[in-house]
Amino acid sequence: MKPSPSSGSLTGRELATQPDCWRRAAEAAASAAGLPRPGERVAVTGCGTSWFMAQSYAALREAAGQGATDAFAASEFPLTRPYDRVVAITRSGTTTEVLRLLDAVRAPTLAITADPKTPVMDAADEVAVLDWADEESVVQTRFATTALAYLRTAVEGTGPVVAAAADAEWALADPLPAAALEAEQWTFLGSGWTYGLAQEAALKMREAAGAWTESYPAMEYRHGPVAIAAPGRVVWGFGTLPEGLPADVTRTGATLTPADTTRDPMAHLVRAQRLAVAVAESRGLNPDTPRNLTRSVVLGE
Ligand code: F1P
Repeated sequence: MKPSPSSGSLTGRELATQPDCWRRAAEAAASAAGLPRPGERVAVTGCGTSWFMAQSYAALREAAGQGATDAFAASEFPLTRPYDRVVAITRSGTTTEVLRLLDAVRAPTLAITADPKTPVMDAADEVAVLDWADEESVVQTRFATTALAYLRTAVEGTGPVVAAAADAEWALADPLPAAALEAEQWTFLGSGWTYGLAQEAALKMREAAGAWTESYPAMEYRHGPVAIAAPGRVVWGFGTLPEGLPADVTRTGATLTPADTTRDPMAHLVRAQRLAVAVAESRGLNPDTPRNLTRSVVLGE
């Protein structure tokens, strides 16, 4: 494993293992059961980070021509809609909204979890256990991206995920931009499947560092959110940014951190995770003990 510049924290150490986790996910998905078949109408769900991974997978699958794929927060799932299959992502296997949904839904279900000793094992028809990617951290990094790598392999085959793992090695070693480390506010932009990654990057910064972050589909940014852009603030792009947007951001005095489009967008999420840890530490916060958060939200009856 390559040393991470943020390896002082548990979160920093866990996020540094993502390249190996993704390679293992690619292997596991190649012979897995219960994954959506081409042509099926699929809904993907989860809460928090898991919901954002669901968004990325849904966009990837549909763009690949494998069938209509929707993503919903588990609490907002439209039970009236017919789906051929429902995929739920839950690291803990205990999140109340996910368990309630799996109980209520009639379509065949697949859950992806890190913990085989949890209620989700009975709640779903099929379960993929990615226990090698489980985490001690409250703030999810490697489980989330490994679940996405697993689902992505089912869409694209092993090649892109193996290449993404190599790019993640780069992402762990490449210095973070000084402007991003010193900023007071961050807005993450993506489009298609990278919009879910942008959402997750922004959530990571909020969870680990209590930071003011926002996230939008890139083309939506000029429809209002650009009002926030100012010197000392950062706009962080995933994937290729729309024409004219870089110039529009630069005019505001904000710093644009465009993605290196030769690298996989999942590797850019690794950079954003590192940023979250680094900003937390620079604020005197411990990313391993995020404010007001628990590992999973388990609600009473
Ligand atoms: C989902 C989740 C996390 C979030 C928080 C509470 O958990 O919403 O994304 O960071 O810790 O739980 P899970 O269903 O994937 O276990």
